[in-house]
Amino acid sequence: MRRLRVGILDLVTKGPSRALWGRVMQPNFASIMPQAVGVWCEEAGHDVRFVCYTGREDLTREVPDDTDILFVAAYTQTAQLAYALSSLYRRRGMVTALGGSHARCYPDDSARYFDYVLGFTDKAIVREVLQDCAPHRPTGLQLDAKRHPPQLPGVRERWKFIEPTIAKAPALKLVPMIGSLGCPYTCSFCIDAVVDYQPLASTQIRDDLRFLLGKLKRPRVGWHDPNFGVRFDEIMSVIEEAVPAGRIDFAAESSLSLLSEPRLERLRRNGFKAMLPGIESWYSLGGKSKTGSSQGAEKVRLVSDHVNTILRYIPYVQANFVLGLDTDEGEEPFELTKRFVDLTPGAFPAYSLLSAFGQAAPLNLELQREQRVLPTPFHFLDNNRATNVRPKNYSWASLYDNVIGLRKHSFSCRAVGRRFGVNRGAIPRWVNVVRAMSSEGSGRIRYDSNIRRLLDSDPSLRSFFEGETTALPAFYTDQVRKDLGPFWTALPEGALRHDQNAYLRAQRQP
Ligand code: B12
Ligand code: SF4
Repeated sequence: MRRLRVGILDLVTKGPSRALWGRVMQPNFASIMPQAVGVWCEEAGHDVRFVCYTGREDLTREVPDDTDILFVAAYTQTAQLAYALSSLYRRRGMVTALGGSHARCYPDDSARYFDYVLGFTDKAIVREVLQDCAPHRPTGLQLDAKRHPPQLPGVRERWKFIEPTIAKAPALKLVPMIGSLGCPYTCSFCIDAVVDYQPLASTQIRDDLRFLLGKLKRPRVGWHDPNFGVRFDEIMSVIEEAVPAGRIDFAAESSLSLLSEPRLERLRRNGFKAMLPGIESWYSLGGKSKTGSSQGAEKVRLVSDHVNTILRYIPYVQANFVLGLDTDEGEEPFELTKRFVDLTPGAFPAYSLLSAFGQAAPLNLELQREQRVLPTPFHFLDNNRATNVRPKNYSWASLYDNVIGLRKHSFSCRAVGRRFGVNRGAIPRWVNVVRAMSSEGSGRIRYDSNIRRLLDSDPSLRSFFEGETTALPAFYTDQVRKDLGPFWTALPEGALRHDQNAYLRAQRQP
């Protein structure tokens, strides 16, 4: 096979930006898979140029014109940027391949703009693409490994891509690691609801942790496991064997059901500094929070007690919620979350608006069948700037009133002050203040308040939200134009639109 010049672009942001939060944090949101693909391409004998795009890089310089094939990793929120870049680079003679959450969720739409669209991806799929390396237009080739790879390249092999990425972060530098794929739980809105749990080799994890100790004075590791600690004793033993107590700081997403007090004690001993448990709802998903059939106020009390216990062991806790689930009705769920915020002042509450990401989750099929999914441009599907699901039990106005009220309560001076007061350590304290005052806290209150105002004053936006028209409100087009900046002109005609019911249609085809 000819030796190819391979470009790999990990898009962690939606367009050019010089925002401070992005500069400080975006490099820490880099994905593992683009780095793994880089390793596999080099193993196959090709030259790799790797770029984690955080909004500051000059992509004309970073992706040279003589690149033969460009792999792009995109979440749905970066899809429009990805489509524009693919069009730009294809005009320069490159072949393009898309992978990541967006490719998994919207493969048919992605195939309109990329030569290859990759779902589950392993070494064999990457080799197949490299061997073929040809334009597939107008419709790209969709390849899917059917399941996740049995093993991924570890930190040692990915280091040449990790090192320049974390070098971009001025202070906090997180090394991405993963110990398992899939999840044994089945939350119907989640991309991993039907993906089997699969632990990765502990020998490699042990070796990677030792390797890191030799590379960084004080390594900080962010675990990318969808649900960390499912095989708790196994992964803790690996960490204990490889890392002298407290030499590496760890952060992980885990469900409350996995975080009993003896385990918290062990996590503390082993350097876990941040945990991000998913609470999601007061009326469903009791299994993952270990609250069984308890609901409403009773669940708030149990969960709050549990999270306060976690905070006694782990200094930084982010509690994740999904807003607008079908099990929610009226003001009560929002009032209960406010109560949680009051009873658990140390936890940072992170709110996601329910989003139906294409064909990712079983729930989406049901929502499409009910005609409740909107063709909201991908650019806004970041769990915050829009929901593409018409709420079951709320009018749009009441949903937004409740969301804004909850955000105001959670990021009020009183709440921010109490959080600062009870948090331990400078990093948790100041990270929470900055998050509350930046785009995440007050920024989202401003953004949602604007949407709420437009719902009253802009008939085009209101009709779009109500599903009466698919004509995009100018608000959306203007925002994407602004965010993409110089890449806007490369966005192909029609690329702001997609078939929001593609998943359902694909199921109906014989
Ligand atoms: C770890 C994680 C994070 C981490 C790390 C992010 C990162 N860049 O990887 C953190 C906490 C930072 C994060 C943040 C966010 N996340 Co997140 N995250 C996850 C999580 C839990 C696991 C993803 C993972 O790494 N899995 C392991 C890998 C190996 O599997 P995989 O992603 O399925 O990848 C397979 C294929 O897709 C393919 N592949 C993946 N990438 C690539 C790249 C290339 C080039 C190729 C060829 C193939 C390929 O190969 C893999 C093996 O089969 C998922 C939920 C879940 N349960 O999966 C959400 C998830 C991916 N996140 C999601 C979202 C929305 C976000 C945020 C926008 C939330 C927010 N508002 O802040 C941010 C955006 C961050 C950013 N700037 O990029 C959504 C994405 C939905 C979508 N279609 O876009 C998910 C699916 C959760 C959900 N809502 O259902 N996230
Ligand atoms: S516990 Fe988390 S990763 Fe697992 S299915 Fe539920 S939301 Fe997805």
